[in-house]
Amino acid sequence: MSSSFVGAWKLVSSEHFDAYMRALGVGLATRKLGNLAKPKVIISKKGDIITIRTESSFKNTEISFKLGQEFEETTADNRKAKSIVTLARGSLNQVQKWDGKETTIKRKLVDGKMVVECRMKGVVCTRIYEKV
Ligand code: A9M
Repeated sequence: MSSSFVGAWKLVSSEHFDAYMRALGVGLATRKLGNLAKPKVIISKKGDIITIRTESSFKNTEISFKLGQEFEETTADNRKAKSIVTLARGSLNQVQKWDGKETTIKRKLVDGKMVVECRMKGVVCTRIYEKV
């Protein structure tokens, strides 16, 4: 993984996140919180273990994984998913599978910003983070 991912990031813009959450099956009350949250994302790496911690006033989540190795995760909206993260052309690509469904979350670096693209059933949500 490019070490440039490592560090603390804050959300600066978000497009179609409500539609993305709806496609995931997230209910109205939780979507409201999701839309209000301005999460901080802290990415760290120890050996070959990558940790992505997402902090907000509503909820904190954390995943730790090795590239290419499946792991279990409980998402912010409480899905119990099996996830795998791979690296392709500098992009960290996560696939989450649960209940026969799947979504992808791609994180890449563009001009020093982290661009997070979430896809579910044709909905594309783009969230941009800047280094804190
Ligand atoms: C992202 O910016 C996008 C990750 C997509 C996660 C979708 C999970 C549904 C959110 C439900 C909201 C629950 C209310 C608590 C608010 C917590 C905010 C968390 C939002 C990410 C880059 C960060 O790694 N990922």
